[in-house]
Amino acid sequence: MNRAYLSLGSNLGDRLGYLAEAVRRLEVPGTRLLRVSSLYETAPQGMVEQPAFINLCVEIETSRDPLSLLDQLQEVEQALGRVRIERWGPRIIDIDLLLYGAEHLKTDELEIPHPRMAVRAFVLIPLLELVPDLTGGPHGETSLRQSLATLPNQGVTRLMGAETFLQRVRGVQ
Ligand code: GSY
Repeated sequence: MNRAYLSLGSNLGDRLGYLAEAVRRLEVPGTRLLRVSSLYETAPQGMVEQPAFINLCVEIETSRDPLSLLDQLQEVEQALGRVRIERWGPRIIDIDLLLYGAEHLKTDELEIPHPRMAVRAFVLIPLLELVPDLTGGPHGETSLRQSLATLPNQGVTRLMGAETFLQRVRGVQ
């Protein structure tokens, strides 16, 4: 079994609903959800003229190899109805594979660690909740907490705790 970390985001429609459904759909044979971070409302990065995102990170355990896991994540995006229109544009759901064990991989389809994770506060803040002393960034960063400290304020506000969100995922509320 391999441990992997994902970043999820949504900035269209019922953002919380899409995120809950996506997390629910991560549990398939071979992949188990271990933990989720708090949820954060975050200002859009990249293309700024679009609605605010809600972002979180999740920790999973999987027997799939990285490319098969990527397929699984893209299937979840498609099942929720994601259509790729603009690379940096709004989306109902986005699931990025950030880390897969200590693996370093670069193919046309997938790069791990995720090449932009160390410059995105909307990734680092929830990810550091799950792994406070995370090391091993995409460009040789030794402390991801230190990377976060060097970033300008990117407008990340805590919205909801992990437990409250998990109740929604499990259909309790
Ligand atoms: O690659 C993730 C999609 N994305 C996001 C996001 O998830 N959150 C924020 N705040 N900005 C973003 N810009 C892009 S592209």
